[in-house]
Amino acid sequence: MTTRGFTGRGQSPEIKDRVPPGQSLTEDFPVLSAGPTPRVLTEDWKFTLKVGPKPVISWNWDEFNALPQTKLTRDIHCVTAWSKLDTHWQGVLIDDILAEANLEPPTDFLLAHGYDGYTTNVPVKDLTGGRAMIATSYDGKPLTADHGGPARLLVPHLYFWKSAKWINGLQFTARDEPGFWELRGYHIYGDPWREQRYTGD
Ligand SMILES: Nc1nc2c(c(=O)[nH]1)N[C@H]1C(S)=C(S)[C@@H](COP(=O)(O)O)O[C@H]1N2
Ligand SMILES: [Mo]
Repeated sequence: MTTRGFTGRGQSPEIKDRVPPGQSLTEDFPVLSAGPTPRVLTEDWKFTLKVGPKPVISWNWDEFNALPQTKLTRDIHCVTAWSKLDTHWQGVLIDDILAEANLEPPTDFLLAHGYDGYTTNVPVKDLTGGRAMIATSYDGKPLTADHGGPARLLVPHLYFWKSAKWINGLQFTARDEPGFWELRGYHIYGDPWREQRYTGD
């Protein structure tokens, strides 16, 4: 999984500075899921913004893909200690989703929901300002089901468990509500540069 030589001695300072503590570079793209891969057809796919329990707006696949498209090239960091540099994504920025919904963030926290029942919490400020998107394409191709297709959250500056696959909605919450892994011992925020792997790190 890890490419020797690429991670060890001889790694350029430019590359080294992009690898958080305790991480090693990989050129593969490992798949990590808590359960089986849900098969979500684009014709059934729906994305809903909620404030607490209240749905505010939904988009079907065609409507969602008509929103402004953005490309991001970012380094990603998994808590299982692999990092991958310069990954290429395309999708819709959370900024553009909120603008389209005409919604000023009503709270400071969001909970992302996946079709598999997975949840993960992220502060609003980490999803806005061009920092996060709902990605529908990876490396120039439609996102594959194992990596979260049709669509996943991409929050590249936090550990990759925050990037919810098979996403079907974002929910504003009054408090920072721990999600699936955050309830099972993983850090509430998950900054790879501060090695916030486990609760209390
Ligand atoms: N819906 C959902 N999203 C998820 C997961 C999951 O089990 N279900 N696993 C998370 C974890 S722990 C990681 S490390 C990344 C892995 O993404 P990948 O399989 O594309 O590498 O997805 C995250 N998003
Ligand atoms: Mo993970």
